[in-house]
Amino acid sequence: MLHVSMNRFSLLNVLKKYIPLGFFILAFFICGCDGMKKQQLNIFTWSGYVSEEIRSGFEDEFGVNVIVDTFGANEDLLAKLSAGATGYDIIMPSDYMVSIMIKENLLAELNRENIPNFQNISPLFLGKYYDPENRYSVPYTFGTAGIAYDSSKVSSDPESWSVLWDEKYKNQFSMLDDQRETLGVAFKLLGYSINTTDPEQLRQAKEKLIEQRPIVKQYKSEAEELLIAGDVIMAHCWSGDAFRAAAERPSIRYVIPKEGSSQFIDTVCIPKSAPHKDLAEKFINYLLRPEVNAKITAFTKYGTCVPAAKEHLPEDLQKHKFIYPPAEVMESLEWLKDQGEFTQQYSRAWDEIKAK
Ligand code: N2P
Repeated sequence: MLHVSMNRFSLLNVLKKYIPLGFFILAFFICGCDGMKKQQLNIFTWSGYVSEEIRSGFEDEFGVNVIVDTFGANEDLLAKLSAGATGYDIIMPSDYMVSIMIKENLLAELNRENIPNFQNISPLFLGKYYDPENRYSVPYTFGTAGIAYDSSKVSSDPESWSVLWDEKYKNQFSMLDDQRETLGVAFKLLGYSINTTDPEQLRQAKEKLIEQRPIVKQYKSEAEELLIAGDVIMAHCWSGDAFRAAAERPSIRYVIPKEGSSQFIDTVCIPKSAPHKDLAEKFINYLLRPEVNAKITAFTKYGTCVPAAKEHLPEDLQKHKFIYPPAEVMESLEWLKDQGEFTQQYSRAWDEIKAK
C-alpha cells in the first residue's frame, strides 16, 4: 500500500516537472514550423498563360511557393472575386474587365516603387481607356480573336465568320465559351459593333447564335486542346492559342475574318483582397524583366509589351503574323469595352443561347 502511494507521489512529481516542458517543446515546434513555412503566391489566370518555367523560376529565386489556378472567361474571374474569393494575389483580367473591376473596387493600387521594371513597358500599351494611368494594371500580353483551322481538312481558307454557320462543318468546330467574344462574332457577321448597346441588334445576334447552336461541337475557351487532339477542324479562338496549336499541328492556320474581330490586352493586377501584396508586386516586377517576358511570349505565343524582350526571342516570334496582323486587318479590329448596365443584357442573351 505504502509502496503504491510512493509511486503515485513520484509519478505526480515527474508529470509536474515534464508537462510544462512538453508544452514548451510543442509550442516551439509549432512556431518554428510556421516561421519556416514558405510564403505562397496564388495566381488566378487564363489557361496556358503561366508556364512551369516562369512559375518555378520565381519560386526558386524568391524562396516561395507559387500556385496557379485557371479560368476561361473574364466573367468567370469577376464572378469568383465578387463572390468573395480572397486567396488570390495575382489575377489577369483583360482590358474591359479591368475597367469593371476598378469600378467595383476589386483592385489594389500598384506601388510603382516596388515595380521598377515598369519602365520596360512600351508606351504603346500604357494609358489605355481601361486604366488611363495604369494605377491598377500592367499589360501582360496582347492578341486577337479569329478562326483557327486545319488547312489539311478545311477545303477552302475561311474568309468570313459565316463559315461557322455552314452545315458542312456540323460538329466539327468549337466556339469560345465567352459571352462578349462569341456575341461579338454574331455582331460582326451582322455588320454591328462588338460593343453595341442596341437591344434590337443584340436580339438579332442572339437569334443568330441560337440558330448556330445545333452545329457547334463545343463551347470551349481552351480551343488549342481541341485543335491539337483533332477533335475539331476549326475553332473560334484567340490568336496565341491558334499559334500554340499550329506548333503541334503545322497544318493549322489562323485567319481574322473580313468582317473584323476583337483585339485585347490582358493585364496583371492585384486584387484588393490579396493576402500577399508585396510578393505580388515582386512577381509583377519579375514578369517585366526582358528575359522573363520573352519566355512569356515564347510560351503563350501572344505578343510582348516589353520591347527589350524581343532581343531574347527567335526572329519568327518577333514579327509572326499570328501576333502582328497586317495593317488593314488591324483596322478591322475593335476593343471590347465595358458597357455598364447593358452587360446584364449580354449575360441574359448568353444564358439563353447556352440553355438551348
Ligand atoms: C490564353 C487565353 C487568352 C485570353 N489561353 C484571351 N483574353
